[in-house]
Amino acid sequence: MSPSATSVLLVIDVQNDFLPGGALAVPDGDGVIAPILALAERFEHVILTQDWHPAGHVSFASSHPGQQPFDTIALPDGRGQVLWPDHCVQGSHGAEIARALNIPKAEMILRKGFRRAIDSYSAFAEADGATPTGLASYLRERGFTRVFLAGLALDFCVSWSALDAKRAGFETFVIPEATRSIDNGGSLEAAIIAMYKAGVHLADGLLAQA
Ligand code: VGL
Ligand code: ZN
Repeated sequence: MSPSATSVLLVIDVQNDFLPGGALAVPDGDGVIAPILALAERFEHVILTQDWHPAGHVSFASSHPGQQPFDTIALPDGRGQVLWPDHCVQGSHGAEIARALNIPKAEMILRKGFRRAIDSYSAFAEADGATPTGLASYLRERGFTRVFLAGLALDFCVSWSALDAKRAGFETFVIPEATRSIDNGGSLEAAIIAMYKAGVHLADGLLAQA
């Protein structure tokens, strides 16, 4: 594989709160850092994303009296929302991109989930499905045609971003060895099936081909 000028590596949410010791630690979350650094060497273009919530965000269990993290509730519009511990609060240490994920050449850091009443797993659209982040237009304007995804967590922000990338017309590849998952209530299996059905490629073994 030789990533070309029309390919971009999209690194999802490698932030302190998703790493061991963080507020919403993904099991073995820091295991993504070495493979992502290796990938970043090989990609000409790298973009990072940052989950970036205001205090009192709708996705926080603490915003819903009586609810516990990892419960699912129905929002007023009927959509289900998994509730999380408070995480990635704007300006907090937990929201910072992991110091070890040192990729100075990254060309853009996209923040998402900054509207109090809407979650945003995907880097392309908020979870209401109607509010775009602008990333698809940005990538198109830059001339990218292929999106490679890595980061945290595979079964939430990575897979939702991959599905939206594909929907937006990009050839889309997830690099599983550079992801880890939360796997809450069957979420990993559901994500893998959804990506398979949508035609998102799993680029396993990509690192071995260096
Ligand atoms: C994420 C749950 C809540 C993620 C973000 O980055 O996968 N998961 N917020
Ligand atoms: Zn979040």
